[in-house]
Amino acid sequence: MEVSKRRLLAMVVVLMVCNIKEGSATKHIVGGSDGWDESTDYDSWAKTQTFAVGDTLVFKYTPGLHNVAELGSENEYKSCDTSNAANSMSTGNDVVKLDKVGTRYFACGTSGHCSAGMKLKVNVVAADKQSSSSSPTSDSSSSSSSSSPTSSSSTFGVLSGLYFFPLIVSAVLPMFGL
Ligand SMILES: [Cu+2]
Repeated sequence: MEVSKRRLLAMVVVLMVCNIKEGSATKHIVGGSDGWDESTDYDSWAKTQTFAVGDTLVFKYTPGLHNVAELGSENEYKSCDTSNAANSMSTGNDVVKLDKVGTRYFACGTSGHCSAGMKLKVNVVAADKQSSSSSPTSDSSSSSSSSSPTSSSSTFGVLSGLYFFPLIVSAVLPMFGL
C-alpha cells in the first residue's frame, strides 16, 4: 500500500514535468553560437526569434570581459546609458526570464561595448501566439498522397511520449527511494 502510494506520487511528478515541457518555453541563447560579444549583430539575430512570455534569454560570455545590464527605456538603449541599469548580471551564463508582454532592453556595461553594437532589444509577445503559428498550413497543398501529414506528426508526438515515459519513470523512481 505504502509503495503504490509513492509510485503514484512519482507518476504525478513525472506527468507534471511532461506538462511543463509541453508548454514549450523556448530558451534563447543570445547571439546563437556566437554568444554575447562585440562582433554579433543582435538586431539581425533578434529578427530570427519569436520571444514569448515564459521564454528565457541566456547570455553566454567570458565573465570579466562582458556583463549584462537591463536598461529601463528606449532612450537609455539608444544612448547606451547603463548608469540606471535595473538588473546587472556578470556570471557569464546569465538567464533572464521573459515574464510579461512588452519590450526589454539589454546592453553590455563594459566601456565602449554597447556603442560598438553590444546591445539587444527584445519584443516579448503573448505565449499562445507562438503555439498557434506552428500549425503546418503549407502541408495542406500536398493533396496527391492519401496519407495526411498532420495526423502522422501528432501520432509521432504521442509515440515518442510513450517511448520516453518509462525512461523518465525509471529515472525519477530512485529519487523517491523506490
Ligand atoms: Cu561587452
